[in-house]
Amino acid sequence: MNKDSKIYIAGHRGMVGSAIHRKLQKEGFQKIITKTSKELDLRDQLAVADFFDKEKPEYVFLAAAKVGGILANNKYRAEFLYDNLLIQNNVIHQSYLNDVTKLLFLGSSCIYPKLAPQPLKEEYLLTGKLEPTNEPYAIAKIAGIKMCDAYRDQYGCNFISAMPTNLYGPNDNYDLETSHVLPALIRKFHEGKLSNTEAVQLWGTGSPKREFLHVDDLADACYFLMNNFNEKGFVNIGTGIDISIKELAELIKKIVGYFGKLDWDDSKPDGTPRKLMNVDKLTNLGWNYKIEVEEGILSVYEDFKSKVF
Ligand code: GFB
Repeated sequence: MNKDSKIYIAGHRGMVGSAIHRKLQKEGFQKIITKTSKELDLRDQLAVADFFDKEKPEYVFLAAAKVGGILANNKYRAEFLYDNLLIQNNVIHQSYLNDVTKLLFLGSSCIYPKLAPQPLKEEYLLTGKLEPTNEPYAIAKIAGIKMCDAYRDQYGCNFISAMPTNLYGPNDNYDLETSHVLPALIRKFHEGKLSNTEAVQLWGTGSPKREFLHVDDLADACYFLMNNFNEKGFVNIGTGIDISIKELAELIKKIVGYFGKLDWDDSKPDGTPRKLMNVDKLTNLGWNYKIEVEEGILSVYEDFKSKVF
């Protein structure tokens, strides 16, 4: 990419897309194209075709997706499959038709089988059954990887894929029904502190383990891969370190300064027991994360308080 390359960030208002936007602006890129979902509905084939025909982007970061935490994935199963397939099909196909030089497709660590060996190596894809709560989302993301590969095989397109671990950062979703665990816990402990409640209710048993990557690190890795990776398949993006949900809860409780109890609601699902990324492929390419989870949560909590709801 050159500083005057035309770059389209699909999903620039989301947590991931906005982080990629900040990174490209910081690097001095001048021709970044963005469209809100009101201006361009990426599920609309004709609208996407018209947009690509007019704008002719040279590079595409495909960060637009319907995303959510464990309950949202399970409740809106049809939307997670339908919306994500439409968005990625339209953007990838139009990128091919309009001679995009390179496209980066973003997925998620939930593409791996529920009981795959840990840490998760890229080669474990499609070696077992998926976690049921997020199967529709995972199927859509697997289709996206395979679509990039197929367009590379059949048409010679330089379309690559990256699979980030669980992410957090500015512009996250703090809606308690649809969010991921980290923003949900920040909000729950913050509100518990303000109203001096005796206990904060958390979901599941607290025993599952998760890996957390700050979205600014993810954006940095995406930029790195756009410049350095040109192969089939995909690359895991993570830290290679995980903690239990219980440990995460204790850490956020301490950062927020909440002194009450934790009340685990085990009628809510735990999801995958563990999904720790093997990040050897990425580190061998020359990239490493920078933001430690405690430091990241501290900065996110400051951001949350500055926007309080
Ligand atoms: O982050 P999360 O919603 O999604 O939940 P996944 C992670 C773990 O935290 C689960 C527990 O074991 C939850 O039961 N948890 C505890 C909570 N308290 C809460 C709470 O208040 N809110 C939430 N949301 N969780 C998603 C997938 O899985 O991860 C997506 O469904 C995607 O497809 C995403 O891959 C990255 O990590 O389980």
